[in-house]
Amino acid sequence: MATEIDTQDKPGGFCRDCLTEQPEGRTRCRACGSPRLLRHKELYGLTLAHIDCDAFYASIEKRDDPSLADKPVIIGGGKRGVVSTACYIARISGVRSAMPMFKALEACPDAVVIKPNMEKYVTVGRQMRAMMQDLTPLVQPLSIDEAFLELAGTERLHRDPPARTLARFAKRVESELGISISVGLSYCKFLAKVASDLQKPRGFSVIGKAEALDFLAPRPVTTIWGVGKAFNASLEADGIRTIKQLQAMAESDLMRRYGVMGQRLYRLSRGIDDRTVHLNEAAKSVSAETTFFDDISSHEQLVPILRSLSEKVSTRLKKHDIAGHTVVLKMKTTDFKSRTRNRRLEDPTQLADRIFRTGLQLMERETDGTKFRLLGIGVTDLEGSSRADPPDLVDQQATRRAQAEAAIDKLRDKFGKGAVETGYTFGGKDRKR
Ligand code: TTP
Ligand code: MG
Ligand code: MG
Repeated sequence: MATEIDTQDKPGGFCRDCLTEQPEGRTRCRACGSPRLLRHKELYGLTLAHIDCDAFYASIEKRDDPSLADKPVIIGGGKRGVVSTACYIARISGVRSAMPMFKALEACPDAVVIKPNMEKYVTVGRQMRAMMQDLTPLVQPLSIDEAFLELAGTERLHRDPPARTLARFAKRVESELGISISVGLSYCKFLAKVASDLQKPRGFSVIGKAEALDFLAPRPVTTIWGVGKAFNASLEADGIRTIKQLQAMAESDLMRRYGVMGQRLYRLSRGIDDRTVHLNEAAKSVSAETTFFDDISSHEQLVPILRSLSEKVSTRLKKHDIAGHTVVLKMKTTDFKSRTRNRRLEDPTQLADRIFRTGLQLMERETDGTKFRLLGIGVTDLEGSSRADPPDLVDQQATRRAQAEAAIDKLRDKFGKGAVETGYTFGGKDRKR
């Protein structure tokens, strides 16, 4: 209670470079002169953080080759010919993730282009995660370079409130890993994530409870988690552009118009988000499997089953806004031997079509006359859906199929699951239990 009143009355503040506490009114640190002061009324009461590395792949390459320090660097040019990321110097010229490489080089002709070295980035991601776990056991990774952390209850361990612990962490990552991070600190996941993006690179932003409504009001609806291009377009068609407009609408109205998403719009637009930070351990993979009445050895009979299982997996991924990087096929023979086959994809996916086609390739090698009693398909290496299924510049067919799938999803949302059967599943249902 006492601390609450304290934090309301006296804004907490310290220097992010040397961590010295700062009296009000100063613009530079009284100890080291740094202008990087952090001050906020709720600074010492907030415990939920989102941490995201700055220009992650590019920062690692710059770390490993100091001659790149002042040059525009683009990581990309893999198979699909798009930018994975660009350093902040290249971003000044307009280079962005997912941009076709040729466009990026038009915008920034003197950029140094480096092919991604995933193994290296995964290693750094793991090192950072281990360091996060020194702060709190409650670390929930969202992707290779970011995670949510719940720091409530860690003050005794660190002898400091979460804000200071996080600032110390940012310094530690810089000195030990040689890359920089941005921190968002708030009372809920949604705003912590928004905050970490506000001041990149080397940012540290705080969004408190008291300011949440005003902070959100002028922002576009796309700020809200789950409002992607398609949904934004339908909101725009209804004349809704800013969160302020959502704040003025009744929950019942939003739900009537947009279903479950309407409820999310209602809550998040008001800064209401009760999702807690949890360990991802429980959901390491998403899969679906089926045991047959009669053993099956024919590839043709297995295909429609694989398709409908892939659709199940995809539906669950889409529902939870997650995607998997590796497809796993599981088959059990009649003598109860298990066969599992994996393939890591270039990008995480949540599409039934990609899961199915990858599973199909894996399955082809197994259907050699062996009789099977079980078939399963799933994905692992889960992450948030933000990077899933980028348009494929080489395989235009795949992009078209992805668009078709989005259209089918829409129809199913509207008319129910059975409304659309794909050519693969049609007529394949009665073979399964
Ligand atoms: P992000 O955190 O989205 O981007 P970033 O770390 O490069 O830059 P920022 O400072 O804005 O956070 O993604 C982390 C890494 O994931 C990024 O370095 C490269 C990879 N990535 C892709 O390969 N393709 C993509 O489209 C995106 C967005 C990221
Ligand atoms: Mg990042
Ligand atoms: Mg990220």
